[in-house]
Amino acid sequence: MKLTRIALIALMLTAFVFAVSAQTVLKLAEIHPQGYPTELADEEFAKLVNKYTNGQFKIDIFPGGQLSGDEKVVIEQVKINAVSIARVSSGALGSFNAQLNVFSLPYLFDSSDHMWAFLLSKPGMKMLDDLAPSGFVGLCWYDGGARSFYANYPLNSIADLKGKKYRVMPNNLLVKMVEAMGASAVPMAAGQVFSAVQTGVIDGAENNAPSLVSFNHYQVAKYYLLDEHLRLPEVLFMNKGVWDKLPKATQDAFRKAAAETVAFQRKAWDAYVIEATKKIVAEGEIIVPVPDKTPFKNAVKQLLAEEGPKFAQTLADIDAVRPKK
Ligand code: GTR
Repeated sequence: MKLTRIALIALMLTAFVFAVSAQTVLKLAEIHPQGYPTELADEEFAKLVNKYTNGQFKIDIFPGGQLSGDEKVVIEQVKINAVSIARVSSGALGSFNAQLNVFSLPYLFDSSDHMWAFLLSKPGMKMLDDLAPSGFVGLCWYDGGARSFYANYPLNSIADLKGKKYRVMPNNLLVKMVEAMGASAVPMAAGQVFSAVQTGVIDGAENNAPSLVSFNHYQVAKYYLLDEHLRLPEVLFMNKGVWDKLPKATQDAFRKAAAETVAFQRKAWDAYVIEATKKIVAEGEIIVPVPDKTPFKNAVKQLLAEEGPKFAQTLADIDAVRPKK
């Protein structure tokens, strides 16, 4: 009897020591390589989570698409908690959470300032919470700049898109957008674009300058037309089941850590856009500015008229923070 009690106490003590010292390790997936602005922000997030949970949580980052170079697969991995956390584009996440597709509407924001005024507003932040029905918890937004078309043949105006094949992220709205602009859309993972352009399966794709560098696309697609049709924010998010099991204090620590990485990522982003642009120019990329975007905007008018009503409230919220001209 006495022996059992001692054994029980010993067991409880072991459990207590284990609970105090145990460290939970969570995986974070990132398709961009080390040193890319979002990857630097992932690292900052991991550092702050560790600090604010007093070492109880460790985030292991898998950059450069180590877990998968396909963001759709990454999102599925988070859904089943094969990976707990990931950083992806809202363009990819839109296929899992229809509300996010508002960002896939072309020419939605006037500028980066406009986008951030919305993302940091109450309705913008609420969109992160509204990932819940999809099985996710949104932690914060990151900058993904403006996306433009690039190709392996000279690109000077919207007319040059006609009849050509352009890669889009797997998302129906993005398919419709590219088709409204006159090209055929080919949905595929970012990791497949390089060889698809190289072998002529597609003629081009669309993205921001940092991604042209991170995926080496500038090496096979030398023409970049700055029509800036999309501003797709990036999202740091996690598996909701894992989140729900965290004590409130830990959830607060995760939120505080994520919130603090936003300014960090935006700064890193702005600096890297300049660096990436310099790099591709030095490597022979022909960049054509598009001072008048009217032909592009006209091409998507019909699409916006069809799709816009699905996002009426969010569009009104975005309009409410539009900077005065
Ligand atoms: C990049 C973005 C990635 C990925 C990629 C793509 O701009 O950072 O998360 O979405 O575009 O086009 O697939």
